[in-house]
Amino acid sequence: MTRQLITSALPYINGIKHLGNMVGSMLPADVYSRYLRARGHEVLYICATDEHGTPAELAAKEAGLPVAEYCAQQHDVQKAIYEGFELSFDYFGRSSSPQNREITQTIARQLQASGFIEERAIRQVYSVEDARFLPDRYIVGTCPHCGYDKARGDQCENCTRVLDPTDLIDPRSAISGSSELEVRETKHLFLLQSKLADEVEGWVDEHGKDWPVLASSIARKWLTEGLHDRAITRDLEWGVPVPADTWPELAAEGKVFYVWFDAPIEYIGATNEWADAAPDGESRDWRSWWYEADDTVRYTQFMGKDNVPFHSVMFPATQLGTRDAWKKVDFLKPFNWLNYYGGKFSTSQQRGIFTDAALEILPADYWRYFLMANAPESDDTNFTWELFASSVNKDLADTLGNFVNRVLSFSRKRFGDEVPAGRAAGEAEQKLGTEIAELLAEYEGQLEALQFRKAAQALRALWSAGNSYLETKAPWLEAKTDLDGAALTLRTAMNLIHLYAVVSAPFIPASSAAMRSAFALAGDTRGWVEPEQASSLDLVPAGTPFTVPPVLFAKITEDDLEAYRTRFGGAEADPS
Ligand code: B3M
Ligand code: ZN
Repeated sequence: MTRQLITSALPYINGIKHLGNMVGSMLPADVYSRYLRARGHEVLYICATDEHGTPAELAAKEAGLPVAEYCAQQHDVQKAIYEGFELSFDYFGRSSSPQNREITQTIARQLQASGFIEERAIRQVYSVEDARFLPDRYIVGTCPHCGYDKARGDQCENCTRVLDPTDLIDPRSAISGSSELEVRETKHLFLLQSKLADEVEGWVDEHGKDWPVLASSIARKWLTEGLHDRAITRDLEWGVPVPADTWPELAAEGKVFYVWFDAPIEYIGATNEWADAAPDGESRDWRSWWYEADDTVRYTQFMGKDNVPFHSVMFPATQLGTRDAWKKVDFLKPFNWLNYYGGKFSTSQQRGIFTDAALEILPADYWRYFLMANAPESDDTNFTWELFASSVNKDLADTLGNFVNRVLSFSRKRFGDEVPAGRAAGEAEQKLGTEIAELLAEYEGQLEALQFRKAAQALRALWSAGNSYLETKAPWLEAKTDLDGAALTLRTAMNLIHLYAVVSAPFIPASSAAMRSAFALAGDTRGWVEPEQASSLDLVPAGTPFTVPPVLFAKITEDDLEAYRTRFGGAEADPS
């Protein structure tokens, strides 16, 4: 069986992510990882915080902390939230790790050796007082369009116009406020992507044919517009330093690699971190996942659509240019946007629901299920509290939670604390078994195809099938005249609960564990149930002791909704 390497786009360090980030990268990667592990695959799910670049430096400045300290702190904050969401990373690393520095420098040296890097002189703004070159964002001044006096050199926050630092009126340094600015010549490393364009195009033709259209069309668009050489170094303090052995002059000037150069390399860097973190007695071989691994590893990436160009074109170009056997992506799963009442979730405007706040109000499973069932796969989708409440109340509380509670409570009341025996399965159970096997096969197929909405639909259909069976057999009536029949119905329903516990785990791991632990079933370690096994609904035999778990999902009431709308804003929010 091929091994499965899975990565989700690295969340940027400057602040807590919102639900749109979660549904577009980490959460689907987690569902997929859990599913593959359950099916017996060897899985390595890697993620990390993306920590370099100007936004990190600026955020640290705002927080009044040295940037290294700021990043360490924010990494821990994000990591704790992802644990709260039950994301089952094999490793959650940091792009500022020594391991990433080493791999990034190695890859840059390889690109240099194979002739794809060139030093070029460019003209850039230099601050005499700060004694450094300033990135565009570090230059502030008055916007020529709207007169806003704190416009940044790359964009005016007030009127959103894209700017060039030379457009600004009264430009000054964002660091010192000094207006003693000069344009000076400075050297940077350029990655000669134009020389790799044909090769990358050939690679995309061959490897991108099975990707979702959203991904392949973005890749094509970039290739059609032409792959240009790009500067891969910056004048910043916080980043992977240019190695002195290869570029002594640039290293002496303190140049670092551009954040988008080292960020995707951190997928490899974090795998190194994982290997270095191996507990005593366990050996972890990072190379076997990333090096000469074409036939043994399947590599799947998850990301929002804005990140597709970097992953489908630029990172492959970097990897190809090394002329070395680095593992490249096999399947790229892109996501559209999740909107909040028709407008954008926005980190800078604090609009929408942030991952920390989400967990403050409800457990992870509510969010996991809702987000995946409404994942923006084929189009942007919309979050509203009304939709969220109806999905939680109908699917989770009624269809699944209520089924579990009703079956177990009623059985305990009539038959005590063990799964009742009753009569042998009859026609109704056979019919149910066939239906369950079909739905389960459908569910598996959708998960294999990474179609998460459809997978969630199939899962919901599995839950519904149990409800229909229960309504038809009505064991609470059966029990009055036919105890053996009622016992059969309840035993069958309990087998459904166990099946739900096993197969729902990728979506709702905590609730699945609670359902599963209701049964004191010896040696119950199976990862999955195959459709053929599922159809006989007899994995939990009569006589198995069980307990009734606390209510799995609480309904969201009108009062709750009111409180959420007030706290987070709702329909009245500006959808611009
Ligand atoms: N950090 C995503 C972003 O900030 C970016 C992804 C990197 S993946 C290598 O939009
Ligand atoms: Zn403006």
